Amino acid sequence: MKILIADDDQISRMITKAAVEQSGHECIVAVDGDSAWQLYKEHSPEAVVTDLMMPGLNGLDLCRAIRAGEEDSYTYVILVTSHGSREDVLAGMEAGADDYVTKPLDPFSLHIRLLAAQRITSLHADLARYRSALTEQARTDPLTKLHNRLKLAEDLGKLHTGKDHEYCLAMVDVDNFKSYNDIYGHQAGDAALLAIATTLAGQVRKTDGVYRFGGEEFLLVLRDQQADGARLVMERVRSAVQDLRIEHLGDPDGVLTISAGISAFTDGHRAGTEQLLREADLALYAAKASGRNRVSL
Ligand code: GH3
Ligand code: MG
Ligand code: MG
Ligand code: MG
Repeated sequence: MKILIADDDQISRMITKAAVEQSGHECIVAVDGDSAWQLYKEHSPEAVVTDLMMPGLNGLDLCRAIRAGEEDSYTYVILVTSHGSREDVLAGMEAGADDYVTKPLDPFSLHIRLLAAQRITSLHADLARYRSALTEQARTDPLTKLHNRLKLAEDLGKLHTGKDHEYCLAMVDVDNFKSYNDIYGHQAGDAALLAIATTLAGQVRKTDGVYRFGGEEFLLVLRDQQADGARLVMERVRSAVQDLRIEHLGDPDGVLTISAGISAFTDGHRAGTEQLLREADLALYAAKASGRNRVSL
């Protein structure tokens, strides 16, 4: 582990450092609470061994600052108290410390506590990984591996706080897909959705977003794009799907196609997210009404 030691007394500092190194850990050493806090932010150590009484930021303040700043990580904090008074220990634990040792420091006492520290911090690292995997899973559609509507809502929210962006939304819907399922079966339908999703993702820029909006509907976020540009992009996307040549005898084109409706967020039209989605949906409806396999604004 990378361990931060904080102590204003030079001799104590040397003793603690020697003990920590003897236990096989890497040391960062701070001469008071304030520099400890700076070094903590700079190095993100897995554990902190801190003196309780220090001028400026003391051991309790340091504990509280560490706990207040933690989000995904966890730092194991061991207090070093001069006399191990019950009040000191209680205050330390209440400030967020995990354990304490008393001065004069016994290297073995510290060693066994660092073993516990290692176990706890690695458990927390596992939890953080697990949590971030779950977060991602909750935002991913299992069939297409595209992001889902939950992620779309979050991303649109962020896009809307960045005031100076122009962007377009494109609502995409597969044409006559119900009859595709009826003719070729649900499994073939799933495979077709996957192929179309992959094509959509492959046709846009890395900075754009492609989401599975619902059953056979997808939503594209085309960033830094005005309506004319978005229309060109979507025309290319539409044509790429047609060029997959997935046979569909229930469709006038003989292959699976998509229709798309575009809405634009511009300086002159700073519509809210819901409004933009509604506009894209209306445009999609127009594309369907005028014959399908087309893009509408
Ligand atoms: P339109 O051109 O007007 O969009 O006609 P449509 O038949 O595509 O429209 P409709 O909304 O009636 O049908 C959508 C179909 O998409 C019905 C549903 O069974 C199918 N679908 C939705 N999600 C999935 C899926 O995950 N897998 C499969 N295989 N089919 C799906
Ligand atoms: Mg001190
Ligand atoms: Mg639909
Ligand atoms: Mg459809």
